[in-house]
Amino acid sequence: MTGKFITFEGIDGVGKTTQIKLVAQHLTESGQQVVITREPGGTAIAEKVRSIVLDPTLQLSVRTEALLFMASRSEHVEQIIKPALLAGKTVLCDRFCDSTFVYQGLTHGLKVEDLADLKALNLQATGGILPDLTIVLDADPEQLLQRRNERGIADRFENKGLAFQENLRQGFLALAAAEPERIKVVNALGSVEEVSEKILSIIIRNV
Ligand code: Z5A
Repeated sequence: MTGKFITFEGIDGVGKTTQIKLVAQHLTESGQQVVITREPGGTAIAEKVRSIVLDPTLQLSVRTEALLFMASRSEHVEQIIKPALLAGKTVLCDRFCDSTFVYQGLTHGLKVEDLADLKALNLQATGGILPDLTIVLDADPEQLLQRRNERGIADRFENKGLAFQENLRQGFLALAAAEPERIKVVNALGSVEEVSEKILSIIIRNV
């Protein structure tokens, strides 16, 4: 694979979508071919899975949830991510495997060292394609409340409250501490431009 695979992670509404667009713009201007995608989603089937897993009216067990995210990922890797990487493109993906490790693992009482089963499932879903670099946008959930409220209707995960968001935050920080080479933490509370500058300097140094 000659392309680079960069994922963006963090708690809900922390600014991933905003920052991915700016990174894409910068990389495109510097001559790279860029693909923006997201999880769950990216393909017709994966978008259908997305509508199930985010539906606040459905009760899913954590195992069902994990398997649905993996099924969606398998489609997504096969149809979008792998062909783009083979063509030498840079893939910017809004959430990927670390979201599964946090949302379906660490927030359900697992520790980073207990993630072997989820990691094995993930390996099957991705065929071994893993991010070259992961940016975790980090912020105190309380300080993001206003951003989230302005957005209106909440999905199944956003409905779970501040303590859950703090739990998620600690999960992403724990993953970053365990894999500091791949996962870089960026403070998401500056202006859009300040955060973007930090992300770009990490990408330039690490990819
Ligand atoms: N999930 C899972 O459980 N397991 C998995 O394996 C995977 C996912 C892959 C997907 O939700 C859900 O699926 C997610 C985890 C779960 N949980 N939730 N909820 P999603 O894709 O619909 O949503 P999201 O990823 O959580 O977040 P988002 O809605 O896409 O938000 P964001 O991309 O991080 O933020 P944004 O849209 O760029 O910014 C939010 C607002 O803040 C917006 O109005 C911006 O204009 C504003 N903003 C952004 N940056 C700034 C700064 N710097 N200053 C001020 N305002 C800003």
